[in-house]
Amino acid sequence: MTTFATGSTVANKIDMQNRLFAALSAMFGREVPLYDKSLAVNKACNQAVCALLAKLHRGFTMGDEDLDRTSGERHGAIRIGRPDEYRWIGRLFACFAMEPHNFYDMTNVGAKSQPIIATAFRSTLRPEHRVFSSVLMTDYFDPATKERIEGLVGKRTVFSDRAKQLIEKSEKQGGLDWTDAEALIKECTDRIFKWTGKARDHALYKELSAAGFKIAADISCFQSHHLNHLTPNTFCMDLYTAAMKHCLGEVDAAWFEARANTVLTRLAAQADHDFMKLHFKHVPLEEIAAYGRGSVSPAEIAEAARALAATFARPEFALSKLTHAGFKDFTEGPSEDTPVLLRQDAYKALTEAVEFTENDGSVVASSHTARFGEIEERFYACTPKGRALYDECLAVADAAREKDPAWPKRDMAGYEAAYAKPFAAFPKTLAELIAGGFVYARYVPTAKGIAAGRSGALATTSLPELVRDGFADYEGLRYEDFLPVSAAGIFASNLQQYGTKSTAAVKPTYTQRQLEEILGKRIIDATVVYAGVEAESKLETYEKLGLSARVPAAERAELERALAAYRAV
Ligand code: OOG
Ligand code: NI
Repeated sequence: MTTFATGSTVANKIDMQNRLFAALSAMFGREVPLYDKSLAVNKACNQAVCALLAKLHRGFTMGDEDLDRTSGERHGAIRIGRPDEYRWIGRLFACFAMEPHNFYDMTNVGAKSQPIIATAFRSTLRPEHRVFSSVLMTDYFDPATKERIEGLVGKRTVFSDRAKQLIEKSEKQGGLDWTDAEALIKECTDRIFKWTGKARDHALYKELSAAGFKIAADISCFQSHHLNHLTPNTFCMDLYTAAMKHCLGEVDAAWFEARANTVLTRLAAQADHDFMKLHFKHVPLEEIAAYGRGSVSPAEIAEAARALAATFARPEFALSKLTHAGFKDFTEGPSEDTPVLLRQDAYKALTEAVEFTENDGSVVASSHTARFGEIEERFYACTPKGRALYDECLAVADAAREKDPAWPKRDMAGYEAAYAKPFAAFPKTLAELIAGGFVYARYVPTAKGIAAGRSGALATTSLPELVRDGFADYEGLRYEDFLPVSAAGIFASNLQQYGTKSTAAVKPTYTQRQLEEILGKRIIDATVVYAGVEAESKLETYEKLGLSARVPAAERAELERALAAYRAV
């Protein structure tokens, strides 16, 4: 345990991060009852999935307590109005070991463009939490609109003096003790990320919204920059979405049960050791390697589907009784059989009461529709080659759906098969994805490999062969970032406005440098990290297997280059 000179204990920043997100999740659950209920739906689905996986993998267990612990992962989204506030946000997240990763230029995504540039704050290695943080670029607008927006955001104070003092103290001391850490977390839940329902200047709100600048209204008219959404993870996207549609009253119990049967059958066929490593990062690789092979029968799957339908018939799952705007009709991301990047879905944005205070002091009761209930499932991180293929497949799949948006609702099975077609170009197993150079992985030598290396019994430096023969083990790296096209879709759908064209005389262009200047720090390129983690693990594995000298020079040089770039991050 590290202590300050005063004798108090330095709070571990990752522990602080976990506390912060648990507190934000509790805050959001109080603000949005549907969010809290959706967590319960997800938990019931995840329990059913884990029970099935325990049958497939003898030795895998996930008790209720374990499930709660591993289900705490969240990503949030916030939208900031001023560069100085944005810099404070960066400094705040640094107190929780979260640094900016990747630059997202949302002004440059075609028709869905928004006057926003962004980065995501997260820990660099094995992150569990992340916040997509946008800043409004007022020079995207004509001078008159720009001036009005700036006038309004210029009036608010989101960071209290106390919050600023605590951040400065953390920077100076290299951390906080738990009393200060709790005080900073309280600033986050009581003020910085809290929904107030209080806004200003209803006339400007209406004008901006009508002119297609709803994002500017969403950001500038509020007195604080509340969370737009807080997204948990699910172990089975298609099970969760079916359950939510059922609980919201969009599909009946028979439809749900049949769909649960389909998706659980699919899951049972897909859930190999690689799936386990990807979804249960807290379980050591050796433990997963030692799982005995079990099985599940169609009758057991049917029973699980029936039991889930019975669970959702209970009164506490009657989500249809809460105010809501329905569930999205289709899931964003790759087809369900392509385990890359991430899949996201959501219940649609809720209409919430807002009280506007006018310049003359009068109060207008109105509403705002922007906060929605996203869910995600994360898969393997793509190399640039994998990402390029993904973008190609997605464009074809999306174009087909856009021609017939009612398709998923009318005929889920037919739509799913058609959506999967363009993605047929992608391999479906981790081994093939790695062999094709589409995704990143991390390698470790096994005890058997180290022993064989010592006795000079290893005949190859080929990692796939070493893995196949049990001399090395591996896991696919999980994608920890966001997707600009999906993010643009989220802005468009939860603001119910497609995109915003620049009204400046000349549309400005934005660069990563510019956001780095606002932040006062460099933005980490996540691809350099994925590639570096892979390279480091390969070099270490070769070393421990006594194979370093036999690695071809060109491969070695490439690995060392990737590692050096990563170390320089
Ligand atoms: C952020 C949109 C990005 C995601 O999951 O891609 C995002 C926002 O709506 O403010 O959260
Ligand atoms: Ni999101």
